[in-house]
Amino acid sequence: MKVYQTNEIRNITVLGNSGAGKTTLVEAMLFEGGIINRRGDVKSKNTASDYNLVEQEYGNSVHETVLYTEFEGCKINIIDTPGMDDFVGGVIPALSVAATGLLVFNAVNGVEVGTEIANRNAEKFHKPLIFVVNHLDHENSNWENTMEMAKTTFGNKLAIVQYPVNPGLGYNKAIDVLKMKMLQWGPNGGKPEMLDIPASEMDKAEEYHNNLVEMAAENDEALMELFFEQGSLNEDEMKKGLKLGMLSRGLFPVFCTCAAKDMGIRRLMDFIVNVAPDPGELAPVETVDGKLIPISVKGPTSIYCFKTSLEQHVGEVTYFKVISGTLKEGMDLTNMAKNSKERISQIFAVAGKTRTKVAEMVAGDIGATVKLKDVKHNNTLCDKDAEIEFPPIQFPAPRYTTAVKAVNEADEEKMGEFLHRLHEEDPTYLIEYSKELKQILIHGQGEYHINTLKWYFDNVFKIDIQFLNPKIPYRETITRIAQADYRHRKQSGGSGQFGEVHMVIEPFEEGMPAPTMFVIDGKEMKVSLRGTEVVELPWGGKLVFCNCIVGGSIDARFHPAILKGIMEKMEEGPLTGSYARDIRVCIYEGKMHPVDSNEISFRLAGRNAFSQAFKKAGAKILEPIYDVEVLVPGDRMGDVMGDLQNRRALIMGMTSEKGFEKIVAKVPLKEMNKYSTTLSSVTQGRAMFKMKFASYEKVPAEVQDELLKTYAATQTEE
Ligand SMILES: Nc1nc2c(ncn2[C@@H]2O[C@H](COP(=O)(O)OP(=O)(O)O)[C@@H](O)[C@H]2O)c(=O)[nH]1
Ligand SMILES: [Mg+2]
Repeated sequence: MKVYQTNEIRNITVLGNSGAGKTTLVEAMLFEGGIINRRGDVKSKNTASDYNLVEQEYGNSVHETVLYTEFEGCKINIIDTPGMDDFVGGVIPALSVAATGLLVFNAVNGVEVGTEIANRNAEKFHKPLIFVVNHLDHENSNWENTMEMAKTTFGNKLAIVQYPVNPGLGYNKAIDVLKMKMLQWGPNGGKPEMLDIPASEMDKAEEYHNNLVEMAAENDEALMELFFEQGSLNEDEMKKGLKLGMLSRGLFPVFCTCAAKDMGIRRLMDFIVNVAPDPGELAPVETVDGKLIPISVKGPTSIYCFKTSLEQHVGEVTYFKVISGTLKEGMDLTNMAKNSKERISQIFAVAGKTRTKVAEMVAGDIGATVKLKDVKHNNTLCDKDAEIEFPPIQFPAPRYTTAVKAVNEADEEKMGEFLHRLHEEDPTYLIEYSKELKQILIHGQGEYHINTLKWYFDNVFKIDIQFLNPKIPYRETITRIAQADYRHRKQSGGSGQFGEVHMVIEPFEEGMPAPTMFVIDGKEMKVSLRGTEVVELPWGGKLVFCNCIVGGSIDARFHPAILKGIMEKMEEGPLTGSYARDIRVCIYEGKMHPVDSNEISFRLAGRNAFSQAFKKAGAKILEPIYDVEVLVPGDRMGDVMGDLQNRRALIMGMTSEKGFEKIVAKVPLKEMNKYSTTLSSVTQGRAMFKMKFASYEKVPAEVQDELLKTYAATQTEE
């Protein structure tokens, strides 16, 4: 393979709803480029893109796949993406390295949920899109309806380049209003005949053509002037205008395809080569320290690694984009994140699982390498002294959590390793060992996403794992003041143990005045504060420890032991064994023994006094509350609100946003279990939501009763 220069490279990613035909389209592009010599299809499980076992079993893309094709002297790098939002982890890296998205529509369904979501993701990355209306050979395909729906979603930005003449079962003709020709395909597609537009289509074709000319002209003053002078633009002028419009996302060119029969593919590739931007035309890439690195062969070598995956027979494959300079075989580069050296032993152009060795790759190109020591997604490798590091891609926050355990305890360690490996390949799996809950938690993008993880354990790793409901990290606190004293005394043979502590505990609030007097059982008790220690609890909230001891009844050297005893109980609250928080303790009295007092005595006295006081202090369970934001189509508002109310949600506000209603609510975490699944079924997948921890709040009485009962049951069992 020749070394392609930056201006001979196009980087595209293929986006859209599942089933739109993305993988099939990519297959045809590889075939037309001569990369494969026969077209596979998704049903026969032999496409270049869906080569993973899980994809073949699902009949659906699960991972992003890196491929390339060659056309008209250019290399087109292609990243095929999964259509289901659960697999957004494959879409984000693709959008971050590609220059242009192909948004594929299924002409039977028009704009689908996945179409909207893909556009929203592309918008976040400011990426231009080319619309590809596919499935035009289907008897129920409806091009007009697809365009109507697209207008509702994308406004007047549709720049129609092609329209079908005979959509439906015998589809084989489209009018191209940029070339002003009719394209006609034989039964096997491929290269079309370029015919004159028949008289019957001329009016329609001219109307679309004029519309396209105007849209192209709008993006550039010089073109606008030309347009007014000549009354039209030639093909090259139009291409220039279309490119500018695409780059600003001011217009979306529309093409027609039947991917399964390879119709419309060559013309689409021709447009990509001639109009879509090459990497050198993109803005420079900003580094973590604010340097701007132009995508150019000039300058030091830097590559950005956007994906790793473990593949059969080869081990770990690292996928990268060359940002600057030229990457050559045998180069030594620095991994900035780890400050370690890596040798690039081989460079490959990849088409799914097929890899072609190349000697070098220039800025802008996308490829893969193997046998690196320790490189993960988001790492930058660069020349030794170049000090270039690109910022990490931000993956969306998790929306679904489950706890997991190995069915056989002996598999725990292996399970941990495989979970880690799956996270490396798909960073939207987050693995957390919660010391507090004593559970391993997997956070992901939805139930389907999490079930796919289980698929790997069942079919590839062959380890039995089991999902469990995640426990909720409750907290405990008190609601009123209480007093307790405790004498710890133990006489066993020689030296004994003795310690006595008197304390008052009260709910702590930020900004409360220092203690001067307490009223206990109707009696006033004056105290004078000697010192305060504020403990910021690792699990949130505070413990404030006030020393009000008078007359040295407990030596200062025993105070840390008392605090230690209290902390032991703070870590295991008396109600449900959860962490306690937001309590102020005043020790004001006590007794020592000249011989028997020691640290252990005061630790136990402090701990027991605290435990007794806690039980008298109106102890309450607190639960985590999340800020939840739901974007829902207007017609589903009622169902979504009803469901939220069943989840004890407090609705904080509702607003309209881009054709969606936005609901903002506070919802207890306990009630958010499997929310993504419910929301998706209530709205047919058309809603989106985000959640973020907000605060701890007291649980309602009936919930507290239930929790106490559940806890009591576990205690007697043990
Ligand atoms: N009839 C017809 N079938 C198509 C076309 N494009 C894709 N398909 C079929 O639609 C199904 C989904 O295609 P696939 O490429 O997996 O869609 P993806 O989920 O977007 O990648 C497969 O069975 C394809 O063979 C098309 O243009 N016409
Ligand atoms: Mg696919």
